[in-house]
Amino acid sequence: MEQKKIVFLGLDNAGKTSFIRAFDENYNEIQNLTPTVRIERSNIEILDVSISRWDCGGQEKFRKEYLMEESQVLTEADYVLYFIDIMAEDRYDEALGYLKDIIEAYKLTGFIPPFMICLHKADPSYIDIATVKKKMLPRWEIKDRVNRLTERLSKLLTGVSNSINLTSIYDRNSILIAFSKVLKSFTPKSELIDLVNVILVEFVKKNDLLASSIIERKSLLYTEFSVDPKSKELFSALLMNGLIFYENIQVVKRIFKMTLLIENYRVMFTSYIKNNRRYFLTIMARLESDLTKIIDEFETKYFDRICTIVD
Ligand SMILES: Nc1nc2c(ncn2[C@@H]2O[C@H](COP(=O)(O)OP(=O)(O)OP(=O)(O)O)[C@@H](O)[C@H]2O)c(=O)[nH]1
Ligand SMILES: [Mg+2]
Repeated sequence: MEQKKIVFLGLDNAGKTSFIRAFDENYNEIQNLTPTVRIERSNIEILDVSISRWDCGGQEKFRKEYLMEESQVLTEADYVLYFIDIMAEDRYDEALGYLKDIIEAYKLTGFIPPFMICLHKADPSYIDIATVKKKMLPRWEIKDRVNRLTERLSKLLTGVSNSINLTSIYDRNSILIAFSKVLKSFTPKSELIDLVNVILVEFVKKNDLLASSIIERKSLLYTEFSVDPKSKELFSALLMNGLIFYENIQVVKRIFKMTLLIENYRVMFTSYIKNNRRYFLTIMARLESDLTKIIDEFETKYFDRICTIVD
C-alpha cells in the first residue's frame, strides 16, 4: 500500500486536532480537547493509500522544534495542511510569520510540498454557498478579513503549490471537500471518483433530474451534479442539511428513504449499505416526477456499477 505523510501545522488553538476529529467523526471527543503536546500521529487508509497524519501542537514552545531538520517533522511530507483561525484577527501576523518560517525551512531542503491553507472556524453562519464551482464564499461579516488574508497568503505562497479553503468543524462538507483535494493529489484512484461522476451525470440526464449527489464516507467518495446554476444553488444548500441528517440516521437505520417537497421540487434522501459501506444518494427532481421509478432505475442500473468502482 502506498504511504503518504501529511503534516498539520499552525498556531495553537487554530483547530487542527478538531479538524482531524471531525474528519474521523469523533464528535464527542471534540468538546474535551486539550492543547496537543508536541506531535500526535494517527493513520488512516483511504482508497488504497495509507496516510500518516502528524498533528503538530502549535504552542510557541513547540513550533521552533519542527523547523529543525533533526525533528523530521517537515521531512518527506507529501502535503502540509496549515491552519489559520480566521476569528483570531489579532494573531494573523503571527500565523503568517510562522507559515513563512515553514516555507523558508522547506526552501533550504530544495523541495516544497503542496500546501493547503485552511481558513478555519468559518462556521456555517458566516458562509454563503456560491452558485458556481461548489465554492464556499464568506458572508459580509468576514468577507473583508478573508479577502485581506487571501491576498497576503497569495504573496507568501508565490511559487508554492497551494489551495486556500474555508473550513469549519460545524460543516463536515467543508472538511470533506478540503480533504478530497489532498487525496486527489495522492491517488490515481481519484480518477475513479471522476468515473462515478460520469455515471451520476448519466443517471441525472436519463431521468430528467435537476441534481443528484452520491457520498460514501470511507472511500471519501463525494460527487455531485446539477443541470443548471439555479438547481445547483438550492441543491447545495439542501445537501448541507442532508449531510447532518444522514449523520444522525446513520446510527439508527440500515436502509432509509425520505422525500421532501420544497416549492416546485421534490428532494429524496436515500441511504444504502453494500460491502460494509454506506452510500448516501440525494436526488432533486421536478414536482411531477415519479420518484419511485427513478429510485428503481438507480438501484437496478446504476448502483452496482458505482459500488464496483468504489470497491
Ligand atoms: N467555532 C469553531 N471553533 C472551533 C473550530 N475548530 C476548532 N474550534 C475550537 O478551537 C479550539 C482549539 O481547537 P484545537 O483543535 O484544540 O486546536 P489545535 O490547533 O489543535 O491547538 P494546539 O493543539 O494547541 O495546536 C477548541 O476550543 C475548538 O472547539 C471550528 O471550526 N469552529
Ligand atoms: Mg491540537
